[in-house]
Amino acid sequence: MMKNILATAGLLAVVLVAMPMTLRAHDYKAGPLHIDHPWARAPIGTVPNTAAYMKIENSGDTDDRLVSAKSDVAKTVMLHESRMVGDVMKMVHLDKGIPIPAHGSAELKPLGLHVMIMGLKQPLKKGESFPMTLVFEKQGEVPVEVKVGAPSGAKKDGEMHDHH
Ligand SMILES: [Cu+2]
Repeated sequence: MMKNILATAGLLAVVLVAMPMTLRAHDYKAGPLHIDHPWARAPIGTVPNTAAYMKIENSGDTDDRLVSAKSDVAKTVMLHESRMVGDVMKMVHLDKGIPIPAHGSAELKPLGLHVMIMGLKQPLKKGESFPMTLVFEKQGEVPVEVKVGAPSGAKKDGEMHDHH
Protein backbone atom coordinates (compact mmCIF):
# COMPACT_ATOMS: atom_id res chain seq x y z
CA MET A 1 0.00 0.00 0.00
CA MET A 2 2.72 2.45 1.05
CA LYS A 3 4.71 1.41 -1.99
CA ASN A 4 1.78 2.26 -4.23
CA ILE A 5 1.42 5.72 -2.74
CA LEU A 6 5.13 6.38 -3.22
CA ALA A 7 4.98 5.14 -6.79
CA THR A 8 2.02 7.39 -7.52
CA ALA A 9 3.72 10.41 -5.94
CA GLY A 10 6.84 9.74 -7.98
CA LEU A 11 4.84 9.52 -11.17
CA LEU A 12 3.05 12.78 -10.37
CA ALA A 13 6.37 14.55 -9.84
CA VAL A 14 7.61 13.34 -13.21
CA VAL A 15 4.43 14.52 -14.91
CA LEU A 16 4.69 17.99 -13.32
CA VAL A 17 8.33 18.39 -14.33
CA ALA A 18 7.56 17.28 -17.87
CA MET A 19 4.76 19.82 -18.29
CA PRO A 20 5.69 22.23 -21.08
CA MET A 21 6.56 25.76 -19.96
CA THR A 22 3.83 27.27 -22.10
CA LEU A 23 1.09 25.69 -20.02
CA ARG A 24 2.30 27.21 -16.79
CA ALA A 25 0.64 30.41 -15.75
CA HIS A 26 2.89 33.20 -14.61
CA ASP A 27 2.11 36.42 -12.80
CA TYR A 28 3.58 39.67 -11.51
CA LYS A 29 3.02 41.84 -8.45
CA ALA A 30 3.55 45.60 -8.52
CA GLY A 31 2.28 47.40 -5.44
CA PRO A 32 -1.45 46.67 -5.22
CA LEU A 33 -1.52 45.42 -8.81
CA HIS A 34 -1.47 41.76 -9.74
CA ILE A 35 -0.86 41.00 -13.40
CA ASP A 36 -1.89 37.49 -14.30
CA HIS A 37 -0.45 35.50 -17.20
CA PRO A 38 0.40 37.99 -19.95
CA TRP A 39 0.25 36.09 -23.26
CA ALA A 40 0.01 36.80 -26.94
CA ARG A 41 -1.15 34.90 -29.98
CA ALA A 42 1.51 33.70 -32.36
CA PRO A 43 0.88 35.69 -35.55
CA ILE A 44 -0.79 33.88 -38.44
CA GLY A 45 1.60 33.18 -41.32
CA THR A 46 3.48 36.34 -42.24
CA VAL A 47 0.98 38.78 -40.69
CA PRO A 48 3.20 41.20 -38.72
CA ASN A 49 0.53 41.95 -36.10
CA THR A 50 -0.75 40.27 -32.99
CA ALA A 51 -2.32 41.07 -29.63
CA ALA A 52 -1.45 40.47 -25.99
CA TYR A 53 -3.84 39.62 -23.18
CA MET A 54 -3.71 39.42 -19.38
CA LYS A 55 -5.80 40.01 -16.29
CA ILE A 56 -4.91 42.98 -14.06
CA GLU A 57 -6.28 43.10 -10.51
CA ASN A 58 -6.05 46.08 -8.15
CA SER A 59 -6.27 45.21 -4.45
CA GLY A 60 -5.55 48.81 -3.43
CA ASP A 61 -7.84 51.65 -2.37
CA THR A 62 -6.90 53.87 -5.31
CA ASP A 63 -8.01 53.57 -8.91
CA ASP A 64 -5.21 53.05 -11.39
CA ARG A 65 -5.12 53.00 -15.16
CA LEU A 66 -3.10 51.17 -17.77
CA VAL A 67 -2.11 54.14 -19.93
CA SER A 68 0.18 52.45 -22.43
CA ALA A 69 2.42 49.49 -23.17
CA LYS A 70 5.73 49.27 -24.96
CA SER A 71 7.87 46.52 -26.39
CA ASP A 72 10.90 46.39 -28.63
CA VAL A 73 9.46 43.44 -30.59
CA ALA A 74 7.24 45.70 -32.68
CA LYS A 75 7.10 49.17 -34.20
CA THR A 76 3.78 50.05 -32.59
CA VAL A 77 2.17 48.89 -29.35
CA MET A 78 -1.17 50.38 -28.36
CA LEU A 79 -4.25 49.67 -26.28
CA HIS A 80 -7.29 48.52 -28.23
CA GLU A 81 -10.73 47.16 -27.74
CA SER A 82 -12.53 44.89 -30.18
CA ARG A 83 -16.20 45.73 -30.43
CA MET A 84 -18.94 44.17 -32.47
CA VAL A 85 -20.67 46.77 -34.62
CA GLY A 86 -23.56 44.92 -36.24
CA ASP A 87 -21.82 41.73 -37.33
CA VAL A 88 -18.47 43.39 -37.99
CA MET A 89 -15.62 43.36 -35.48
CA LYS A 90 -14.15 46.84 -35.16
CA MET A 91 -10.98 47.92 -33.43
CA VAL A 92 -11.10 50.96 -31.20
CA HIS A 93 -7.95 52.71 -30.03
CA LEU A 94 -8.25 53.45 -26.29
CA ASP A 95 -6.37 56.75 -26.05
CA LYS A 96 -7.44 57.20 -22.43
CA GLY A 97 -6.13 53.78 -21.48
CA ILE A 98 -7.84 51.02 -19.53
CA PRO A 99 -9.15 51.78 -16.00
CA ILE A 100 -8.11 49.39 -13.22
CA PRO A 101 -10.58 50.30 -10.46
CA ALA A 102 -9.69 50.05 -6.75
CA HIS A 103 -10.67 46.57 -5.50
CA GLY A 104 -11.49 45.69 -9.07
CA SER A 105 -9.87 44.33 -12.19
CA ALA A 106 -9.63 44.61 -15.94
CA GLU A 107 -9.40 41.58 -18.16
CA LEU A 108 -7.69 41.78 -21.53
CA LYS A 109 -8.85 38.85 -23.61
CA PRO A 110 -9.58 37.81 -27.19
CA LEU A 111 -12.56 39.70 -28.67
CA GLY A 112 -12.25 42.38 -25.99
CA LEU A 113 -9.61 44.65 -24.51
CA HIS A 114 -6.09 43.93 -25.77
CA VAL A 115 -2.59 45.25 -26.25
CA MET A 116 -2.30 45.66 -30.01
CA ILE A 117 1.12 44.78 -31.38
CA MET A 118 1.75 46.05 -34.91
CA GLY A 119 4.77 45.83 -37.18
CA LEU A 120 6.57 42.91 -35.53
CA LYS A 121 10.32 43.12 -36.09
CA GLN A 122 10.79 39.39 -35.53
CA PRO A 123 8.59 36.31 -35.84
CA LEU A 124 6.96 35.14 -32.61
CA LYS A 125 6.70 31.40 -32.18
CA LYS A 126 4.49 29.49 -29.82
CA GLY A 127 6.39 28.70 -26.63
CA GLU A 128 8.64 31.75 -26.79
CA SER A 129 8.24 34.86 -24.68
CA PHE A 130 9.17 38.51 -25.11
CA PRO A 131 9.54 41.51 -22.78
CA MET A 132 6.88 44.18 -22.53
CA THR A 133 6.62 47.20 -20.25
CA LEU A 134 3.18 48.13 -18.95
CA VAL A 135 2.80 51.78 -18.00
CA PHE A 136 0.32 52.60 -15.24
CA GLU A 137 -0.84 56.06 -14.20
CA LYS A 138 -0.09 55.46 -10.49
CA GLN A 139 2.10 52.40 -10.36
CA GLY A 140 4.41 53.52 -13.16
CA GLU A 141 6.30 51.11 -15.39
CA VAL A 142 5.97 47.38 -14.78
CA PRO A 143 8.08 45.01 -16.89
CA VAL A 144 6.53 41.64 -17.74
CA GLU A 145 7.32 38.69 -19.99
CA VAL A 146 4.61 37.90 -22.52
CA LYS A 147 4.29 34.22 -23.41
CA VAL A 148 3.46 33.32 -26.97
CA GLY A 149 0.53 30.94 -27.34
CA ALA A 150 -1.20 29.33 -30.30
CA PRO A 151 -2.23 31.46 -33.28
CA SER A 152 -5.89 32.31 -33.59
CA GLY A 153 -7.88 29.93 -35.70
CA ALA A 154 -10.05 32.20 -37.77
CA LYS A 155 -10.48 35.72 -39.06
CA LYS A 156 -13.62 36.24 -37.05
CA ASP A 157 -11.53 35.78 -33.92
CA GLY A 158 -10.82 39.48 -34.00
CA GLU A 159 -7.10 39.20 -34.52
CA MET A 160 -7.16 40.50 -38.07
CA HIS A 161 -6.85 44.22 -38.02
CA ASP A 162 -8.17 46.32 -40.83
CA HIS A 163 -7.05 49.72 -39.82
CA HIS A 164 -9.19 52.53 -40.99
CU1 LIG B 1 -6.28 45.66 -32.08
